[in-house]
Amino acid sequence: PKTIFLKDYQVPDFLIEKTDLYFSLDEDKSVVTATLSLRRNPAATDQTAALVLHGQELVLLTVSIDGQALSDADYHCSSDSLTIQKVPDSFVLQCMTEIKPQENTSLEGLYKSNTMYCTQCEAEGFRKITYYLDRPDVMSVFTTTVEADKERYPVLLSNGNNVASGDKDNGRHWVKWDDPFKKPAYLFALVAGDLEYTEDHFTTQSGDDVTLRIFVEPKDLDKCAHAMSSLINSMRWDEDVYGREYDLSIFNIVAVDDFNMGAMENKSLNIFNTSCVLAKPETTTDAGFQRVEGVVAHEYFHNWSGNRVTCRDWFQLSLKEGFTVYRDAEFSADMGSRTVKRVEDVSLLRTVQFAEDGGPMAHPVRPESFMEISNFYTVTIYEKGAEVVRMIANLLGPEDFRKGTDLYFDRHDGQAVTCEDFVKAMEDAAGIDLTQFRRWYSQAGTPRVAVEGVYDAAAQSYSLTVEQHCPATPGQEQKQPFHIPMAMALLGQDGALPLHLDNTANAGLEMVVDITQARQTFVFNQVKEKPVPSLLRGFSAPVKLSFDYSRDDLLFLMSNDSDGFIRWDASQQLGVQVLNEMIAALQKGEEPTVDPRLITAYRSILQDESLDKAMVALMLKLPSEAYMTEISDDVDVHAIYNARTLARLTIAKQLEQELWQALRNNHCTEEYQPSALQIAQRSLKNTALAYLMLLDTQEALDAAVEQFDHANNMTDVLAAFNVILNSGFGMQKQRVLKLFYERWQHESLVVNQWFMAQAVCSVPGTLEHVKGLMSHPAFDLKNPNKVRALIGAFCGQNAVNFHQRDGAGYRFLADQIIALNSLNPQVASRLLGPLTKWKKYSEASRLLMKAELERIMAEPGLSSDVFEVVSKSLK
Ligand code: BAL
Ligand code: ZN
Repeated sequence: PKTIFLKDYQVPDFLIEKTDLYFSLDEDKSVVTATLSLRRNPAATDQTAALVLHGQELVLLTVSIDGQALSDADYHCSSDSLTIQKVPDSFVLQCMTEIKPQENTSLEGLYKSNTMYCTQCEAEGFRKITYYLDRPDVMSVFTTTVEADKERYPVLLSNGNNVASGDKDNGRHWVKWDDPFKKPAYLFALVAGDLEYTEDHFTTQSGDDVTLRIFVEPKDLDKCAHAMSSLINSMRWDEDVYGREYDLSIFNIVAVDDFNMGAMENKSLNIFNTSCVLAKPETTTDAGFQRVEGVVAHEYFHNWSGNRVTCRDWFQLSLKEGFTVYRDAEFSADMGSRTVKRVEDVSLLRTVQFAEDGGPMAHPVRPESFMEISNFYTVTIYEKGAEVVRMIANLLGPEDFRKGTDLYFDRHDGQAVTCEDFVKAMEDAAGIDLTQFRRWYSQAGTPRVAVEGVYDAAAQSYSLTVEQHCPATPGQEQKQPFHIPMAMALLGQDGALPLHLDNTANAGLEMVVDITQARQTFVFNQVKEKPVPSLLRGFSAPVKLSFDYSRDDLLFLMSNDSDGFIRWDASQQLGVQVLNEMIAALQKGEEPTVDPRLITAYRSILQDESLDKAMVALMLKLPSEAYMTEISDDVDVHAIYNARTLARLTIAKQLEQELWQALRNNHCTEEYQPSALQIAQRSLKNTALAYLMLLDTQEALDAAVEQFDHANNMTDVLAAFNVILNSGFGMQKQRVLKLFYERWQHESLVVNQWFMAQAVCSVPGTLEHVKGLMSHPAFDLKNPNKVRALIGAFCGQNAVNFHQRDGAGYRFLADQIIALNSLNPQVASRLLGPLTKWKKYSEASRLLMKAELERIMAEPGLSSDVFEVVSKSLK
């Protein structure tokens, strides 16, 4: 595969004014007739260039220009293009192609999921449907006619408005759709199936009625209510917060079982992975409900940030994804608990994104090159991209940020633009200079920010000296200093102290200092006592900040800071210190002990009535194995696991009474609601249950079994199921495994949870168990959700078993990647993640992991997706 560079970007030689598609869908083959009105792009440098259309896995039946059929000598077909040397300046091209959706296991382009046809075109799937200029800066209006057997496929959908339909005399029917908005091909969608829908309506601020429909298989009609209310809430929120209204009279969502991503924002026809749209209390966990709300909002928000204003090229992917993740995160914060949402997002960023930044696939928010764009739908593009937008929003403040987004949408409506256009709109609207800030788009890696504080009692001054440094990443040896906005406060014994930076007037109790140089000192005056600094409040920048806090400082921040994020972060830092001490002891063959201050801190958290219960649950969780792995350079998986397990057991023993109280006091007797309050209660109760089960007592087992047998919601059932599976109670384990499956075998999404719970089980022998489950009748290697639930979860979330010392876990993963490489390259490539981090591990593991990567590399016929990740990992 060849590498594509941002610096080589050129405008397209041709534009497509109109796209008319006719799909004739049939069981053995489908025929697509594309009629394209093309003209030369006046902005192109070569006004005599040949027409080169993208196309993959297509059989070309006929091709004509302005009604004249072309002969074989007039064009050339390769495995990924159709070239016509001589074309007029303006013409109508018609291509008839044959495709086989029923054989398409890559789930890109047009494919079948169960009995329905559906599409996934982002990023470059449209070229598997017909020959086209499949690049986001070619925007066209589309009309689409879908024809299929009426009995099997009563529902035929595409983008825009339904403008005509009719029956044919052979049992077939057709529907014509017209989308008045210009769009790139990646936003095209088609669905044909035997589906039913739930319907609701939304009236826009301007008074227009929008019909909202969610199409599902009939058995899932009872699981659409939450997605529908989330959609309505999103539509209202985007009007209130961004002044963005919906622009058509119809908005459809379709749920499909086989889907590579979470969902897709096709214009007016969003297609969703069932896991991100279906929800009801009996089958869906709280996290599942929140995911549905967030993803429905995310896809809806794309209508403006992505569709009305789209990306010029795929290097700009974060333009739409980072901005839209920022928008959906703020929406979720407004719908639920703001602090909890922030903590969850930062946790993900600090484990997964920071790990990506430190690994072989590290790339800037705006990458400079790629081999396969599908490999760049990453946490860096999405989550770090969202952090970059968040920093801009905070630098501008709410009013100017809204001016900036208004200007961006007005200025670029109907255009395909760049990250630079976004930043420029912000600068122009707010009158600020973001020149240095732009480095967040171009430089990869997580900046390290080391802060030192010195208190001068005589001068009553406190100085913070800050040094920033960003490690080298592939292709970027040297980095320039970033502009890092650090929100901060100085805490005294009785609360935050007034801030007088450089003898200026009182700036209040909290401020943002702009770190712009490699080394900088900020001096605060009139500081009456030695403060404990509260740094990077709200996680105001995506950096690794270090400050030499004593454990007492951390305990102080945990119980006194007014910023919920800092309180949680202090609990994590304390946890890291304690665990690192235990890991060191284990490695020296000494007896590890848990610092009693951690236990005392946890006790006071459990007793603190003023704290949000969700925060209590979060603060009681020790840093995850994934986070401990991310922050160490020479990872000893087994020492991390053993230290953490021992610490958890000690906490359970010493806080048994308090944990029982938390369990009993948070039993929710009302009807299930996915409300912040109830979610918090369940979260705390189930955290307590997990600790108590470590004690191996009959009393704890009884509580778990009671919950498993009688809870009215999947959150509680699954929590009980998980703790029983991880316990030593063999009989109960067998019982719940069997019962759970029998009860839910007809609910595919719940069966995924069943697979996942077994895959992440920390008991020895899990690898063999997972291998056995791959032959289970409910497992299907062609279904990405099943692959993620079993193989992905085992390799990505069960470190102690994946890294078993003989390397069998690595071998297993490599075998699955080789099998998936030809079936579904995108899924295969995503699964590689755990192997790509091989350089971080201790030597024995490192060599075994590398050997498996080399084995994959030696496979013939590697997809560009897998090739790119493996080859970069081995460098
Ligand atoms: N655009 C791909 C799916 C998503 O981010 O919404
Ligand atoms: Zn998105």
